[in-house]
Amino acid sequence: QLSDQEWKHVLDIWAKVESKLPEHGHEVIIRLLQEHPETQERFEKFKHMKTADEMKSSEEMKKHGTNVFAALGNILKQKGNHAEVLKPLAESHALKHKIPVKYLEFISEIIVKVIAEKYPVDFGADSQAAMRKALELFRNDMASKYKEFGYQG
Ligand code: HE6
Repeated sequence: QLSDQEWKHVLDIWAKVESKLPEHGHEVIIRLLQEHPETQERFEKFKHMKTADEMKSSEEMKKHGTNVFAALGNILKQKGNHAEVLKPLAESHALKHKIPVKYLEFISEIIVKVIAEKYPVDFGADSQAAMRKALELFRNDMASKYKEFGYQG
């Protein structure tokens, strides 16, 4: 679990992320698919795309990035009491999309990297450490829900 101070770091930086939520979400998805091409195969709607430019100009991918970041923001705002909001996400990612925990690690690293690039002044070492911890908590709880749904992740 995170301290009050750590949650404050997480939610303060997230408030900045929200000022450009669709753009940042879009960028994170593009980088996930570019840096880890095996993740692209999981997306029926994106697996045909060949270049980063194609991804950048895709309104559908931007919409997906927006959805992912909106869901993540909703989870972070629960400050760890996220069981209720996590459940449907764990269910769809375990049973429908079959997304291993490893892929959740990939996206977590990219999220931290992208925020650090966009907000170098506001996202210092303490904030980065707090965000890493929050994303780790998210992944751990996704992993245990996965197991409840019979997916080993
Ligand atoms: Fe996924 N996702 N996702 N996801 N997702 C989502 C929220 C996916 C995610 C990590 C999703 C994924 C593959 C996510 C997905 C659909 C992730 C929402 C709200 C929706 C939706 O409602 O459409 C994280 C951290 C969060 C918060 C991979 C790979 C990773 C790493 C689909 C293939 C697929 C889909 O719709 O097909």
